[in-house]
Amino acid sequence: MSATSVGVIVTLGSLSWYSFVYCLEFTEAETGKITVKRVLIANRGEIALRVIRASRRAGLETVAVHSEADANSPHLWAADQAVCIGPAPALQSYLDGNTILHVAKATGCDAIHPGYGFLAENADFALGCEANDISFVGPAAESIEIMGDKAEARRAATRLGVPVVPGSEDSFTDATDAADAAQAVGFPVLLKARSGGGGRGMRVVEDPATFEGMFQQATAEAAAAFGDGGVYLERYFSRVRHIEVQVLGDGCGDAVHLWERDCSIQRRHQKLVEEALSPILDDATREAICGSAVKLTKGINYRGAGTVEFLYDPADKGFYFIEMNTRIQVEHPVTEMLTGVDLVGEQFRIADGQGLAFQAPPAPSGHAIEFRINAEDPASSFQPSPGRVANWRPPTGVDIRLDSHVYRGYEVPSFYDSLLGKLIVRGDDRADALVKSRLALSRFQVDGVATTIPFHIALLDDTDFQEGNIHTSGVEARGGGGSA
Ligand code: MV4
Repeated sequence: MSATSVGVIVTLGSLSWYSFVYCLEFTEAETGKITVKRVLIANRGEIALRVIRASRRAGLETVAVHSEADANSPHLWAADQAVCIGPAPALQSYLDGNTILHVAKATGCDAIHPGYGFLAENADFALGCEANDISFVGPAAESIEIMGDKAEARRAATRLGVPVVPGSEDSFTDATDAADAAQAVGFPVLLKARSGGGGRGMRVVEDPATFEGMFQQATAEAAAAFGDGGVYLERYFSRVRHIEVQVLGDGCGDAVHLWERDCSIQRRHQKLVEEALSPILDDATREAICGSAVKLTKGINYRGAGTVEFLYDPADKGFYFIEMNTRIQVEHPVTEMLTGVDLVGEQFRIADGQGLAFQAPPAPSGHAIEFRINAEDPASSFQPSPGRVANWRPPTGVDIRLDSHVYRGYEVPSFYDSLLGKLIVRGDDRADALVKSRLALSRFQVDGVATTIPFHIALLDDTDFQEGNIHTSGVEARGGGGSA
């Protein structure tokens, strides 16, 4: 119902006391002032705990859902209520949108927070929430859809005057059409899946001779992985950094940034370390990148928390939009430690129709850095290391934050990602943050499973990293392999 149809009721002369109240209700719904009281957390692990913490702070009741494999997971104990939604495989539990909607209705929830992964960037699920009068704590389905198609996202950015990597306007399933586009873009080119994101299924093509074979591989892999063989092309940059900007939008064209994060330490497109601010941006470039991110966020009337990703070329200080993530990200605590803003709290505030809490980004306080503690063995090419955590003694202290769902005796299920927790450290400046991190990581005791802690300690001892000299190729070498 829109304001116009409220007007229609009036012109029809049917304005009684009841319809007056009715109109007021519709006007409130229109402005988004729906009051959220009870929220279902459609996730597991550390992010489920993180969201429950923010819910409590906002005075919301919480309903946790879990698979059979997560029956001993602390997010069940932290919530007011917990419901088992199915067996271990995510397709039969955390990815089963219909069951989750059903549980939300049955338990009287008026909102669903999807966390990251699983249903967080599923436009159909966001629509399903809307159809059931449940507030999806995230952007409109349409924003998810635009940004879910990476070629479409590039077009949106271009239209709004945000620089994109030189590349194809369209995506392709036909190798001959794509080859023509590749000639226009110029070699080397990078093939990316339209529905992929996060760098999965990318292929570098050095010259026209190998193009067709690589394209066939890329489109087949994209079809198998994402159910969509559409592939688009970008000029390949061999020595770049990954800079991403945290944004918040009110859904009505207003938006604010919360500075950038530098995520250049990745292995096979899995981020391992993220920090803010970026050690290599000067103030003018920072202002330009963050300004571009805000322009995009405003331009699509984005609602909620989002991240605008850029490639940054230190050689000429060029920056290029690559994609936008329409969710709260794993690494959001880096920005929280830097700015003092509770980003999940802001998500709830916006979902509740209260708009943005501030008009300008809060001043950064020192430097923040996050280390992902995964149950993976860095000594054996980061192989997953599931099992029982026989000992878990994390460091504590001022400026040290641990987001984790792990406890001594916890069994790491093999069905989901291997994230045990995130250690986030704040320092007065980058050097201070690195010293504190080194000390914190060296007294972090974990037994029973292999973890990425030794990798992080070695990284902190690396002079290139200490000096901030990290770019794509160096990182992948350090991480022990990877494509692109
Ligand atoms: C690129 C690139 C070079 N050229 N795009 C995109 C998603 C992210 N996970 C990696 N991505 C890249 N996109 C073009 N046109 C190189 C990478 C890349 C990368 C970027 C920053 C830091 C580490 C990286 C590791 C591999 C690939």
